[in-house]
Amino acid sequence: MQATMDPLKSTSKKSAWVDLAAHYEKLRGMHLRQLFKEDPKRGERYTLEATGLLLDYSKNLVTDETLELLFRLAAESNLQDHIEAMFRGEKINFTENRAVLHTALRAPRHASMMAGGENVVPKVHAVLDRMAHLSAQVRNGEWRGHTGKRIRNVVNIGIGGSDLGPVMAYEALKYYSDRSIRFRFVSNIDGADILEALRDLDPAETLLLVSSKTFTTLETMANARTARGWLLAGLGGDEKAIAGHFVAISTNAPEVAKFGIDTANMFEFWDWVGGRYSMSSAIGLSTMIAIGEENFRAMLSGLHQMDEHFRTAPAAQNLPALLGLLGLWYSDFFGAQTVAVLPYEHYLKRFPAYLQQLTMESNGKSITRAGKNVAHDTGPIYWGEPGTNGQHSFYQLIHQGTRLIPCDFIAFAKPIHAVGPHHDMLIANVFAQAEALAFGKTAAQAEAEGTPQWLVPHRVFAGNRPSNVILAERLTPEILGKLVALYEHAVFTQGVIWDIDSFDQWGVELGKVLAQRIIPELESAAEPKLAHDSSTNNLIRYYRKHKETA
Ligand code: G6Q
Repeated sequence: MQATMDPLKSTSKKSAWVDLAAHYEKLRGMHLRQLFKEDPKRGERYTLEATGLLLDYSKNLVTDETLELLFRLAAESNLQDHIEAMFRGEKINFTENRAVLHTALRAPRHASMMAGGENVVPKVHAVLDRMAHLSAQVRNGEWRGHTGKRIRNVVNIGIGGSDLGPVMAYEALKYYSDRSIRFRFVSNIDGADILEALRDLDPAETLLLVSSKTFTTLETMANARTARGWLLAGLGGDEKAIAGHFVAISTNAPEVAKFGIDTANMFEFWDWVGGRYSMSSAIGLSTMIAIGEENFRAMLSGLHQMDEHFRTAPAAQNLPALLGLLGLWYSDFFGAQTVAVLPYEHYLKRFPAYLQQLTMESNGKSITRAGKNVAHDTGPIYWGEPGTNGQHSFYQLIHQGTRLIPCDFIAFAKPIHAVGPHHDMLIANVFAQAEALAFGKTAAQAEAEGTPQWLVPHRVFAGNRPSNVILAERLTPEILGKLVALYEHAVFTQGVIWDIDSFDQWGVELGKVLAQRIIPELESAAEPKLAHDSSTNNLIRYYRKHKETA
């Protein structure tokens, strides 16, 4: 199957790509002011609504011809075949020889999705049901710690994909969470992280979720061991206390048992779930404890609805495909280096950080499926902050700097909390920013405002700076699911066209082994024989010399 899907031509030699390059040359002098003037209905025409999300893409530097070419590029890259192959459970993560089936994690109970010749949906639901049982027990106080106290604190220990999704979802859905339970998330190997997370908690009331697909990750295992020491010290050193306070979420039962966690307290997931795609697996246990089974299932339903939309909608009506193609247009033809993600919803404050991993770990690749260097740019840098905070800081560069920074604004018609006039003020800022970026302010307009002549160049805004506006009714678990899957599949779309493996992460694996060699050199009492480069050797010597001195 892989062979038949392989693109016949390398990406930048595809006819649509060549035509897009020529089209870019024609379009580059064009201004959004002109495009809107020529088509008074552009705002309506370039708006796509599906699954309860609305994408206004009218303020992009595109025409009908651009869109046709982008859709042709998707077709020439066999996007639909690749989508089908993912849903069929083919091993599209070919460098790791794995299927990519996070979509099975949110498939309804009656569905069938195959991996390795087996329908995996029943086992997905078996784990979900166990998660629901444990969540209910913790939330209703049935689950008791070693001393008989109910759980008041839940601490998730994990990193990367085993942290960023759970943190983001917890923050995003805090309003829906049980406020009588405190949630903390520990990821960093820096001891300050776990220390600050545990310092004011009573071990007798604390449940620790050790979340690690491999259960070998340095940071997570070190933090888990420290937490175990803290727990045992607080509960009189009785090893039996572990059972009431530690739960593991992993694919690696032997390592879980070795750590001392009863595998009856282990929640499983599978190698066809990539870390950054795992928030809807058992890795989401903290989310389920926080918001309850019903809300968690609503989030899964949102994810699934977007999965189905992505699988079935034609490219021109396909939200993730369109978002991915627009991003690629700027990245590869305008040379844009970054994308700003700007949620105007305070609860989404960790969404940009979550997206950074999703997008940059997935598409930060430079080798094609055929093992050649790519001849085009791949994943742009994602970054962002919630509005309106960013407006008082880095937006200056987006408005008047020399770089093109496409922006994704995300906003909701209804606030989570209706606080006086706040929401109208918040949303007015979204619309105003997108408008100002697109249309700017001319010298004539600045002059008409009475700006002194010498100041006019500084008060001019060139405009023509593209943005998407994504709107939904209200941030709910279901809508969050849709937003997550929207970006997951936009990333997939780009990865297909860039002809890369969006599902491996050899750069992360490298980091996992590199430090292992240096740790003993920092720890050893005797002066170690160093065989690194002169810079690394020197840094190690400096550290060793200074680490013990007051
Ligand atoms: C995600 C990556 C990476 C991973 C972490 C944690 O796609 O693979 O971020 O999630 O390195 O790995 P473990 O869950 O195995 O501890």
